[in-house]
Amino acid sequence: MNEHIFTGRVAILGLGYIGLPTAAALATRGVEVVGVDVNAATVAAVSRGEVPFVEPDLAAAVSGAVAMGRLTASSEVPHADAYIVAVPTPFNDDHSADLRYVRSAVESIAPHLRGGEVVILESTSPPGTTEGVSRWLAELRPDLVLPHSSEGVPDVYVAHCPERVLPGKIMIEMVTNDRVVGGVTPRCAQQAAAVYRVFSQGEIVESDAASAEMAKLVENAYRDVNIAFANELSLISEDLELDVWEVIRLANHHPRVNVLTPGPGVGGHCIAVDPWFIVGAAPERSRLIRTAREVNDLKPHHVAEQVAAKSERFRNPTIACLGLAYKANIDDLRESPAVEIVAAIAELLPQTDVRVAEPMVHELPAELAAYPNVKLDGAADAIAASDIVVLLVDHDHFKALSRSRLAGKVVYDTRGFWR
Ligand code: SAJ
Repeated sequence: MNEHIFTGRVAILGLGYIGLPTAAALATRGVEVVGVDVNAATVAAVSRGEVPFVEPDLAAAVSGAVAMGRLTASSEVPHADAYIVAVPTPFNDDHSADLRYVRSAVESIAPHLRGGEVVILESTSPPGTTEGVSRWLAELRPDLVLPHSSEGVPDVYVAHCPERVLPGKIMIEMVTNDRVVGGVTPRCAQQAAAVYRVFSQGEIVESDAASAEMAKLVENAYRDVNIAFANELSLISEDLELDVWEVIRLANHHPRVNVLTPGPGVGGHCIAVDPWFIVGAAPERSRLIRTAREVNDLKPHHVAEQVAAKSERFRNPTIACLGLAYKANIDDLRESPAVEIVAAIAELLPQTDVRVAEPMVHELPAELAAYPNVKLDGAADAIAASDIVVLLVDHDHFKALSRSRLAGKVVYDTRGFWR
């Protein structure tokens, strides 16, 4: 088998949670990497060797790669031997994928192609998108279409290699996880695999593009369905006046049962989004996947209503909400159920003082700053001032708080953190 390792210049389009760690992983192993972003502030920060978001070990890798001269950032797409597209793929109101950023990345790459380059789509995309990228390139660069190709395939190796890293552990998982590389042709997969061989210690599994696209969606839908199961159990247990954590602890003693952890809802830009691409692609068939999304999406409203119900016994309560991030120990607030819950509490209880403690951010996000009754506070102060304490994120930071601070308060622990 041809197991060559890529040498050459890589351009990475999109210096976000995936693009920047990938750039650092390649550059620290000696590959020349140009990171490209439409956001001038991101380009400036990376050029200085700084990281515009929190991710363990990323800052050291980026500053090291910039200092070595291996990683540079630019707002212009250069010529490169391999392009990695790591731009957002949000979804439209009808849950179909919004591919405008992918399209614009492809349009910015096309003029620089000379033939023989590798173009990898890392952005999570519905089946067929990577084939679409190949078609777009053929349309944009008819001069590159291979002469004997009846399907108009350009002389560019186009592949999909979905990222699978866990935010909070990106720098570890980027190296250790297996990678799936789906090529528009088997040769495309081989060429793209060589790029990941530079830094990946996992198995690099070659396949076709559409299967790789679907596999990525399946991974996140699988997790979403399993979390929905746990969240549904938490609702059932509440009605039956059972402790869901105890029920799950007992059930998980079965050798083939592993129920996940209920929480305030499912956030982040992946699990809360990707299953919709499956629903969008096969709406009639995706009943379980759709229902799981709905169960998880309803959980924040349920939590807010429970908090409102608990506040009824107080005349003028103060509520402390601990955590805003979508999960523990990161500063990412995207699609965060905690943000949604705080907004819903502020709306349901407009006269109530809501103190939010989030050690990972220094200011409230715009959607919460709009509520005059919501303020950012330190965790200890917020708890001291409050009648009701709502634990929304299981940050390590909150572990350091003495449990005695909760004495006499109504505590609503959505994560089983203080159990
Ligand atoms: N959550 C629960 N209960 C659990 C596990 C998670 O409520 O038992 C919640 C979290 O609090 C969070 C959300 O689900 O709000 C998602 O968190 P996560 O840690 O499960 O996953 P993400 O979104 O940070 O990262 C996922 C990962 N996918 C899978 O594990 C299948 C990661 O490997 C992917 O690379 C990433 O999505 C992505 O970018 O697609």
